[in-house]
Amino acid sequence: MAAACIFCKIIKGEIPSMKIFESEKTLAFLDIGPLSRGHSLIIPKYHGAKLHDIPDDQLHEVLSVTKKIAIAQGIENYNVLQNNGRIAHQLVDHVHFHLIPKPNETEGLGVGWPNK
Ligand code: DGP
Repeated sequence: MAAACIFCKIIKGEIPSMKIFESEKTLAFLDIGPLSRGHSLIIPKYHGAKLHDIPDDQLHEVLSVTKKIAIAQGIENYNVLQNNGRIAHQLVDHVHFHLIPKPNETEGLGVGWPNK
């Protein structure tokens, strides 16, 4: 845990979130600025800024949970995104996967990404 990290605060319940799934290692919640309805973030509870900072077992569960949320929500068209570093448009330095439903041509990841 990192004291100043927004997502660590969400894990600890110090900042409210709309939780979708929680286990010992993983948390999923709705993105505060959704690109489409249901845009969610899936994060390891282990704090690490970038993908290479995260132990494999944590990463495996995060990806597995991402898949299961897509299946459970019946999403057929979607993007899974994970940004590392400012130049790559990472704003929050706690590894997170975006699950962005793409229900139609206009909703979801579009020309606005990543300059949202
Ligand atoms: P990225 O650019 O990949 O680092 O995306 C960070 C995402 O985190 C962005 O889509 C907005 C989201 N976000 C930032 N702060 C909060 C927050 O306090 N709560 C929630 N639910 N999402 C947040």
